[in-house]
Amino acid sequence: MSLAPYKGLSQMIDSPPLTKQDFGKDFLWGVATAAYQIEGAWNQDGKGESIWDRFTHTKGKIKRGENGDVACDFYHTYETDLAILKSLNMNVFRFSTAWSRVLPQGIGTPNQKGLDFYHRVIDSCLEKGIQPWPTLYHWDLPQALQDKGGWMNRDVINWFSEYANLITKTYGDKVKNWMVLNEPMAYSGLGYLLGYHAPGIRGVKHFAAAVHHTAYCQAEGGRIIRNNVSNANIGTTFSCSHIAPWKSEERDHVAMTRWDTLLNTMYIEPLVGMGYPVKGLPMLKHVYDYVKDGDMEKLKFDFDFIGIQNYTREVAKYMWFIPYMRGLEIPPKRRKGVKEITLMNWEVYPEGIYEVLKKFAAYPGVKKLIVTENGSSFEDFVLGDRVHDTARVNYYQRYLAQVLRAKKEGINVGGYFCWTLMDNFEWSEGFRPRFGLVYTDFETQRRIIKDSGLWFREFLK
Ligand code: GBH
Repeated sequence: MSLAPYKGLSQMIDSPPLTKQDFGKDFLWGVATAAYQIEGAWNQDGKGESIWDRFTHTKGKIKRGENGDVACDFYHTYETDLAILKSLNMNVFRFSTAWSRVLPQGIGTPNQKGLDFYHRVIDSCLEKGIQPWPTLYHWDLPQALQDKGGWMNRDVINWFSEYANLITKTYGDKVKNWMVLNEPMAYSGLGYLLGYHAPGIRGVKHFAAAVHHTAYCQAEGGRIIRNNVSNANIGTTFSCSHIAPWKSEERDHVAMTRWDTLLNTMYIEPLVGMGYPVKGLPMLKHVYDYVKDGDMEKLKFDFDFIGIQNYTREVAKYMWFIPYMRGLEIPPKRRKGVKEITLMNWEVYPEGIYEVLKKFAAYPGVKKLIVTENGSSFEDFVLGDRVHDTARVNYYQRYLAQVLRAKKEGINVGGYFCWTLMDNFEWSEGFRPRFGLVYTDFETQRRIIKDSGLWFREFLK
């Protein structure tokens, strides 16, 4: 890629100058992606239907009726996309494997062509000196398993184990860095409580069942990787947002604690042996309806690292009449002092990443953190072969400064992965919010490295 280096806005005034060296020589730099959001080829070479195929093909679920049938066509373009990643001077590619590509029915006979695809992706990374960092599950459950209840059915522990064994035995010789789940809260909350994501189910009971089986698989996945892969570096990821009270800490305290528990602490606490944080969110008592003898012990696993995924912060306001949560998150435009809001309607709040790094590092047994996702979506305009996404450059610089601040205070942060390599399918929001360092023209599959990508290329030189 022979674009002129990024010039201009070399540093924001409100952040100290950053250099790659500040982060240390072993610090990992990369991007994160997810199978459904980039691969396309939704029904090719024997791939089975996933809950996201079903959900996006259901009328009214996704903005403008869009879907990931083709997405970035990464199934066919991986070679050039990985070359672009390499050209940005990054050395980590985080991606997820699509369960229904390798096990079309979720369990049973593997699909060799699906397995071959990830061999090609992994080999292409290794040839280029890029470390492959797969995540076992980034939200695309096989539809055949959803038909049997999906995450609500305790059998998912066996289904997931079969899948995790297949993947780690197949690639474990070549791949040493692994993650189990992507943001369990996001898919159980949005998918089984609010119905805004696949499979579009609502209700506290469904949610409680999905939560317990997810927490179980989170730890079980860790054990399976440890078993099958020698010298593995094993993690799992969490979505997390710093939470502030709307007005007074005192009045809004109840709402703040409940949202903090739901969004941040309900999956890490059982993992580190603290049980489900029912005190912080009483509705979690329903989770115990699904807990069997010996389960609480099985929720624990000693991960080598915890993946932190942060984008924004939340502000909670007490409202007694709101069921379960006793309050709501206040939208950014109603908060005081908000300067910038992204296309996702998320407040730009760089200090938040510092706060969540501190919060998660304080849990017992957490050895290392890696920022496995951070990024932003703004309106991008193409000008010839350039995309001047100044707001995104600015966002990255300020968030990185806060990651460095945490690191300087002694928090063990081992790496930083941008969300994301190229514009892709943003779930229920469709294609409009673009998060890439690289612009995707979805008509032609042309890629253009944005100024943010060029900034990283210079920064990591
Ligand atoms: C990530 O989600 C995803 O991993 C990625 O696939 C996505 O494209 C990217 O960010 C950009 O959106 O149900 O009330 O608990 C991060 C954003 C944060 C959204 C947590 C859902 C939980 C809402 N997620 N949030 S709730």
